[in-house]
Amino acid sequence: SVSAESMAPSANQDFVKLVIPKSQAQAERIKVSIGNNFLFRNLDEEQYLDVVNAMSEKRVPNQTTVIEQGGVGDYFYVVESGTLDCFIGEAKVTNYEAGGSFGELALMYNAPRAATIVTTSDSVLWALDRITFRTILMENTSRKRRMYEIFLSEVVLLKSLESYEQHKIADALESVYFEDGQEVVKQGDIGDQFYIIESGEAIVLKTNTDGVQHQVNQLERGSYFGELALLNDSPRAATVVAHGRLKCATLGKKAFTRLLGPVLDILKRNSENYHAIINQQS
Ligand code: 1OR
Repeated sequence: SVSAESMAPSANQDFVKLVIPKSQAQAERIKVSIGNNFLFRNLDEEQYLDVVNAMSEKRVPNQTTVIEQGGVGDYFYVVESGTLDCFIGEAKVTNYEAGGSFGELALMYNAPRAATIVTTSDSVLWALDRITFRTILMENTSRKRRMYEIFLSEVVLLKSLESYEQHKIADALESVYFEDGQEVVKQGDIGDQFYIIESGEAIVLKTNTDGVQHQVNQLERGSYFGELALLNDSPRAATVVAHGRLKCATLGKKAFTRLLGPVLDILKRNSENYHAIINQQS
């Protein structure tokens, strides 16, 4: 029964594993589909196999409602191919393509479906039943969302985002540590990561045309860096060095583009201030 389920089922809880037989080709397609999905990271071999075994293939024609807002949550979905739109009421709030996933909320919180999801082209989806989702994937997901929740709510850049958008960012974040003096990014390098400082301080250094390195900024908890190279597809514009022990939450380029879309204008506007800072200092 629903009431007997806890929010975070214990790892050793008995559950009858669901096995839906698959061809080698299907297993291979699942692997590709979930390969870039953060919710499936950190599964051990057995958990991974349990997930693949339990998935069922759904071929869904264009313009099919896969999830209806207000409905009961039965499956979590991963997109192998095709495209889908997500609506809350009449408003389109997001869309999905290969590698994306949706439908976790109703399963996590025993809540009605929060949104409606409709295919906008013929699509192939992999559906994971609620019990396998709750037993294997949910613990990781909710732990990570909780872990970053307070931090993300304090990051000025992300304040304007809905809490669900912050949760999606939490899914994608990974924390990395740097020792005092360690270079996090290096001027001139190609960049593929975006950083938000969780704790500690960092110093921003820029080598100008005169060949001399100047300190141009100092960053603390809640500040971010590394966005310019991703925004402009340009080499790193400055070097960032840890000042004392530094902990950063990082997003890869793809996640950055996809998840920070709503604050792109703020990022661009803020980056225009860099010139002002540099001109002040020189
Ligand atoms: P679900 O099981 O409730 C609908 O089924 C799914 O739509 C939901 O899980 C999410 O996976 C997905 N708020 C709630 N659910 C959303 C949202 C969303 N976007 C996608 N889903 N918001 C839009 C954020 C861009 C927040 C609006 C306030």
